[in-house]
Amino acid sequence: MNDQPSDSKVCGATNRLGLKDNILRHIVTTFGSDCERLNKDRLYKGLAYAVRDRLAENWVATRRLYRQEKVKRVYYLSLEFLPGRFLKQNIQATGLEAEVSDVLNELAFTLGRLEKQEAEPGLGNGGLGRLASCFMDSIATLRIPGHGYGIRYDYGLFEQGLEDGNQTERADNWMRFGSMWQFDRPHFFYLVRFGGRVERFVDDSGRLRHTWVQTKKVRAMACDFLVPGFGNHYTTNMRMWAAKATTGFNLKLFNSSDYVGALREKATTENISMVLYPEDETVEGKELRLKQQYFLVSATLQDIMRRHDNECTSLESLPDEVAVHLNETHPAIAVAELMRLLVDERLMEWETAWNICTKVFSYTNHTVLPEALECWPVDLIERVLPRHMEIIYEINRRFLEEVSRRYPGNLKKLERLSLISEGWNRLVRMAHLAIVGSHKVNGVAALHTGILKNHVFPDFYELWPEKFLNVTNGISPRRFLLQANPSLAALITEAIGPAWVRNLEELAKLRDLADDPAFQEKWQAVRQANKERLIQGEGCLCQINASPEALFDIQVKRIHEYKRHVLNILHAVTLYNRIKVHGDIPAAPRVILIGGKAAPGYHMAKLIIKLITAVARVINEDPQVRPHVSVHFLPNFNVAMSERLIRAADLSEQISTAGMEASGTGNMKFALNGALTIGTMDGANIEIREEVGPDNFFAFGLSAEEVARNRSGGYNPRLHYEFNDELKHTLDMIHSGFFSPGQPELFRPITTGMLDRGDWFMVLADYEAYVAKQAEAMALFRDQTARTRRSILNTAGMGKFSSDRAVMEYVRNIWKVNPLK
Ligand code: NBG
Repeated sequence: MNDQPSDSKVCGATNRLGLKDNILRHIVTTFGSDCERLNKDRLYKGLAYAVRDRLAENWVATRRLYRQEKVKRVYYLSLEFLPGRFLKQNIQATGLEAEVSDVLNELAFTLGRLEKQEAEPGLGNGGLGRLASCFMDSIATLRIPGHGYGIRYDYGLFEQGLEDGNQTERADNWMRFGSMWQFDRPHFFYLVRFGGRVERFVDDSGRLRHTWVQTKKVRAMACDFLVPGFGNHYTTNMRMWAAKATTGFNLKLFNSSDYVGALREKATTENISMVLYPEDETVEGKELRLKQQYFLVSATLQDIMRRHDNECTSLESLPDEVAVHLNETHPAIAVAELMRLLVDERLMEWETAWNICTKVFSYTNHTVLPEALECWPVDLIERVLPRHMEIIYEINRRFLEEVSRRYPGNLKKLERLSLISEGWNRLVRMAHLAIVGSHKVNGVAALHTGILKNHVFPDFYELWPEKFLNVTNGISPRRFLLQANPSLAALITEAIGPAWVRNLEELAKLRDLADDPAFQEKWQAVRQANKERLIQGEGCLCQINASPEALFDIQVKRIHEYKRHVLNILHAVTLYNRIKVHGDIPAAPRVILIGGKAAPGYHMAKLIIKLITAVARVINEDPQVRPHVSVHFLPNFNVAMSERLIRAADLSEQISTAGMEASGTGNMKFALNGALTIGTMDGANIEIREEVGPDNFFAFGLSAEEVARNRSGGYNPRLHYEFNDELKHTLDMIHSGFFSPGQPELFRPITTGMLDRGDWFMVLADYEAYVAKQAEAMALFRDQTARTRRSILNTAGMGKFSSDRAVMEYVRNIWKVNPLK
């Protein structure tokens, strides 16, 4: 076997055409533009296509390799992917940087300028989608035979704007100017069915058969986005399905002048892949959302079965050839769908089919928030997927029989484990379906997996302890250091060589340099330059009026109460009061940057954005305060913006209520780039602290256990308020309308939520410890040598948090696939 796919045989043509000619040819022949009148748009498109040509060759070669080797493959099913911009990543992976830079130089353009022409596909809400994309990068870099499957939404996560401090939402028409990286594959389409009813009959061999009839049909068309491995000629794909109507438009209605009616069918069916649901941790109980889930699952399983039928002889061998991973419960209906395919369509016995099913699937849980544990009304599933509901009942019947054999007479147990929650509104618990149907279930950080075992699914854990395991999340070192922070990456490579890009543990070698004054100086210079570039408004960020000498304190993530942006704001107001009331000037200026989107229907989250902007206005407009503290809300936070922020941060805010953030991955991105973390003992923060050393991490606040204990009784938030003057003052100002002149009641839902409605997120309980840690962070910041040393030690300690390590754990412990040689 060659070490590399034999790409010469695939399409030497493109490789033989020099990059420049290739670009210019695309500008003329693909886009019909004049290559003598170049502009950044034409050049971006020509360059993207020239790079894509090279990827396509590698992709074809990789597929040949799969067929030759007949390897087991893993399919990663996710309703969300957040790949970020492709251009730089694809250039880097294919090793074209130098060539691209020469060509662009010759044409008097820079990659930075062209890159901004690319709209990023916001096909995910946050961490879960970005994790899926980091995993795709690792799958390709580690040469794992695997593919991503998702939905090619026409509109991604909304574009966030601000109007008078209120979040505004605009449809994200990301494909407006085309989608350069996408291969439409109209010949790979499948029919996906909905609705209808189930017919039963006994066939000639005496077998009871079920057919699903009178259904509505939608076509799923494959759109492939290629994912190159880093420097290895290996290229895999994310296959994203787009909904297409089975009938174009109704000519009869059109001819009778009913132009809207003529298109109705097309509009309603294509709706399925129209928009990403802008919910992060809550579920919109919408029929369309269930349809999206089934749409992904049905098209994907048909594609998998087609490939299996082409390449393998027996259905029974499916678990040896195929692993299907469920990213959250969003694609969990796959368990019922595979059973339907095997039992109804392939006429397999139930037991045999079930045995296959439970060997094929595995499931990752990403959240413990009760509102995010998906439950679908039984009557909704009955209406949209009638046969699946019957199958779920049958899975449940057999499962509960097994449970009663194990726990005779224990009705409570049955009730707790059942796939259906009984009551006036009967619901299917999708997490239970995913657990019962999978051979492995994992959480995404050690603490989170412990909470799953002991608090969220304790009955399942007792039943099948061997099913549960932890795989702590990771991030792509290519995307979030090499690409996001080129100057730091270059410095690291100069110091320890380039191996860290593929083996992040190599970063540990930086420990020896942490005390080296010359290295510290270079490290510091790179960080300072990154801050300067951020202030200059690079990357279309808003202009931040601040000095690069300031401490850059950054919190960027979706806005959710448990992430506690409010705690950050209480701290900002405290600093403001210290200056205004006591003339207490901080040792160095501090710039507080906050960014993130609130789900459009999540009023409290939107009010939090309003509060941040209101506090920012007062602080930033006060000439006495502004030189020392400023607060900025950065609208429309996305992957591209995260790349610019993580390299400029001194302090990373990871301050969720302990026990509520499953893992966090932003925490990893910042620490990898040398920011110090101020964080609670939550999610992966705990493991980051272990790895970088407790001295290099500002930990504070209640532990998950303490939070749970407080919640079960005895927590009185008012005590914190009464006994802490600064806190009292701060809350009183917000409560009385100091930050909302003319609308004194505006922020009361926030303050009374803490003072009078139990402070579910324990903001007040953690305030004092947080403010004290912030002071420690500031004191350290003043000492440049000490802070640079700790910054280096943070980066040095982050080897564990590579998505390569995480993916290898999935490969070994869950998917059981072999990397290609
Ligand atoms: C999110 C968690 C994060 C975690 C990511 C990736 C969901 C449902 N969960 O803590 O909130 O880092 O998943 O695992 O989006």
